[in-house]
Amino acid sequence: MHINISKLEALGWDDWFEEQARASCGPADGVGRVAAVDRDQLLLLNEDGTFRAKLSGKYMYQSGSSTELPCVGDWVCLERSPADAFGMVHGVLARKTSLRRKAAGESVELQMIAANIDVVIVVQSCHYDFNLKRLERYLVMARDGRATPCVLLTKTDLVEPAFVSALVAQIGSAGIDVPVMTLSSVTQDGMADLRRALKPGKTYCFVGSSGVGKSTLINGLVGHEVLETKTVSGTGEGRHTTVRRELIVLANGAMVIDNPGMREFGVLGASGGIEASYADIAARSGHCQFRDCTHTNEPGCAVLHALALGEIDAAHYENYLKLKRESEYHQLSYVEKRKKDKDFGRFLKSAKKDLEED
Ligand SMILES: Nc1nc2c(ncn2[C@@H]2O[C@H](COP(=O)(O)OP(=O)(O)OP(=O)(O)O)[C@@H](O)[C@H]2O)c(=O)[nH]1
Ligand SMILES: [Mg+2]
Ligand SMILES: [Zn+2]
Repeated sequence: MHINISKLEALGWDDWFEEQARASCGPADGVGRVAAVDRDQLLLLNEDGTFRAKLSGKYMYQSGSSTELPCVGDWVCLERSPADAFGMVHGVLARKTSLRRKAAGESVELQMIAANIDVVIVVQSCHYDFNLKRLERYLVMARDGRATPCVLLTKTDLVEPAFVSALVAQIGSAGIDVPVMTLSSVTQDGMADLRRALKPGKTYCFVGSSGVGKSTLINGLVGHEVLETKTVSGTGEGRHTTVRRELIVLANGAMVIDNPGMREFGVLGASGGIEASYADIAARSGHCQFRDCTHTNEPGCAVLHALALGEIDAAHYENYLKLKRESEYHQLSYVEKRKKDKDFGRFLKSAKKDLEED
């Protein structure tokens, strides 16, 4: 399949990026959008089609942290003559939106999932995967990165229709204010609605646990197998089938990003995302007696008052406190670590200078 992209606009390019390019690209540089990252090699898309590129050594050397390196969805400045098979990437343009998480495991680092996405589609399966608390984590980070979140419940063929409706109702009554779609890749129920929701020139990032059917549904959107999915007879239970992030342009011009399943989705420094995700709580907090109210035990707390009246869902409130604590806790060690890294960098520089001066 070859999709003819005559203009960069079809890939999401606009005046805002044009301005970023003027500020950070060389006069002779072209631009491209990152479709995939394989170690130090990038797969790029632009009006010339698909091609490979490498990061210039200078750029790699200058990057302070891994979040500054190109990720799927990024726009990059590049140099490429018609004779070159490879492009050379000099820099990454500022990101309009992004999806990040706290890197899995002990380390307190941010990990880029994707950049310049319009909508984050959080995928959960109706069959043993549905979890409101996990859902809220994704929504917080999506909003923190200024992307619009929505929810997609998959594998509806494996449960009763009434069960699906109950899950959708549960999301609504938990105070989660996002659109919810449902889908079965087996019966194709909901496929037309999903297709309609994906607009040309916009980018959609599918995230969720392993095995919920992300790659299967993207294959369904494309119309044939472009992504590997878990085979029914496979013995690799719990194994992650998708191992890399990949941006795919659909025939209608919408762009979709497939992701490997994620076991953990930690929040870090996401106060903006938390405020946006818990709008019902944020709206009340303006009426608390104390400006720095933590909504836990203060007198005159409007949030606790609404909670007592049952106007705010109790589980929603508990998760709000939990995510806020987690985000602030991680933020503290993150700032601490960045400062240490910086101090160490300064130390190295001064040590080097001492040597040079000797
Ligand atoms: N019954 C049913 N099975 C489905 C549906 N969608 C996907 N599956 C099956 O679920 C399994 C996992 O699907 P994948 O598409 O590989 O899941 P994934 O979310 O991409 O998983 P990772 O790549 O590991 O993150 C496969 O065996 C699919 O055939 C569905 O709507 N109904
Ligand atoms: Mg997959
Ligand atoms: Zn309060």
